[in-house]
Amino acid sequence: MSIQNEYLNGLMERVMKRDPGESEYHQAVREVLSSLAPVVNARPELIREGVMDCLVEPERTIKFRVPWEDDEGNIHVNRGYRIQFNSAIGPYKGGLRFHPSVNESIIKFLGFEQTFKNSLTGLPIGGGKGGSDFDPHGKSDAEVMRFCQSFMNELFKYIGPDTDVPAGDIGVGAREIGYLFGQYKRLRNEFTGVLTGKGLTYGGSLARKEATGYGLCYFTDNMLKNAGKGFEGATVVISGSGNVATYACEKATQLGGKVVAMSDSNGYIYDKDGINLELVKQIKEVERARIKVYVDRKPGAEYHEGCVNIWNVPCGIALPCATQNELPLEGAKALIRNSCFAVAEGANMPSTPEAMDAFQESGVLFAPAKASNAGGVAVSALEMSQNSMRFSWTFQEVDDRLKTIMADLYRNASAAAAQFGLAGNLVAGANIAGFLKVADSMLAYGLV
Ligand code: NDP
Ligand code: 2IT
Repeated sequence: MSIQNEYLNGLMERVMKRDPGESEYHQAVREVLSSLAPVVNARPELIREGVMDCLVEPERTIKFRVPWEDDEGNIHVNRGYRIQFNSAIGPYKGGLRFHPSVNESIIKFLGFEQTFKNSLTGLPIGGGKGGSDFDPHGKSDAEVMRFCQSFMNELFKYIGPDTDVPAGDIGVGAREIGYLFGQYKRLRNEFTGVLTGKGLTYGGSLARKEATGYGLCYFTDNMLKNAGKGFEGATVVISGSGNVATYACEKATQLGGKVVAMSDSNGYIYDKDGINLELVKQIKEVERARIKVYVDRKPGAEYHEGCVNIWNVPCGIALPCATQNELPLEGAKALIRNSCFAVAEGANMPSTPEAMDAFQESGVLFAPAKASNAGGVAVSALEMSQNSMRFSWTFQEVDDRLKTIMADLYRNASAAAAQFGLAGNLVAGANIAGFLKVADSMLAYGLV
């Protein structure tokens, strides 16, 4: 992945020198700058007016201590983050991730990507991301509650329904959002749409839970149809078994695909008869157990240790829905060897740069995360609208809007790629289309 512009190359070098060791952030910036070279070549004012330099530096980074007490009375201290990346087109918007791997580089890459993704939805939301190195796995509800309350005791100072609206991401689902929202409400004494992904009894939107996975399949369906293909009759492999993976499985199946494998961070299950999603939901959403339990309850299914080997399972469509860099070059080669014809990213940055290059060089239809997983944040923005109106739409209304948003997004990313001589390259198209709206707004404000 090379950057065909001298100024942007220098900028990339400065980003790496300023924050050495932030490998995920560097990876995300390199990919975007590679796509943007033709745009700045055509519009040099974007460099002259400082837009490119501002784009790679977050507006604000908040980093804080999160002390909490476990059920035995021991004290733990985690680290919390909120990176308010870019507010050019709306209030900062993006999820919170609770996972032991969380560090500044990871939150920064996620906030950077979120800026372009949110722009692509066509809705007025800026980019932000946050989280903590806290691991909710194996914690009691009471421990998770105490952690979330402590986290919000600091975060509430920096967020608000017109300022910054967090949501879920890895390790942050309905339970965590409930504790976080309850604490914000208590501290501020106000009931506003300050978080999305809320429960349906207290301001949540119908179809938000399903939105990322469903949106991924709607985007993929558009991409497939444009190539004369479809989900119908295709074998599908989905990594992960969390929120995104679960609802991707549901929609892929409804659209006629057969999902044969899913995973968690320990290993993957293979079910030649098609995954029984109700069983996966029972194991992951209700019992919070490991995916390997599936094979104890489903005769004929297999469990294999090591999540990365899931890409060896033959399939026509692969949907990586777990985490960053989970699909390396070897995985891409295995998919290509087994005649996989489409890869659509549900997770953020799941394919390594080498894997992405391999897909594009071999003609596999490739949908990049910024475009294909934008359905979640799009419905979050619809949740914000409903909260502002103090009104709620039906599941059908939200789902119809989601379908339209994903179809428009596919069209816009395709058109942007074609406009800059890169027809069919959705990576470039998504980066360019997402960038232009943000950049033009930044230009309009002058240097701020
Ligand atoms: P969840 O916490 O619900 O699920 C995460 C899943 O990924 C789990 O199955 C988890 O397994 C697995 N996983 C996590 N870390 C790793 C790892 N290092 N290696 C292998 N597997 C791993 O999160 P979501 O489903 O919400 O998020 C999944 C991805 O989708 C993330 O990249 C997120 O940023 C992205 N995303 C999420 C959106 C949302 O609305 N939730 C919107 C857009 C993107 P285990 O239980 O073993 O950890
Ligand atoms: O990566 C993402 O887009 C999300 N985790 C969802 C963010 C949101 O604000 O709904």
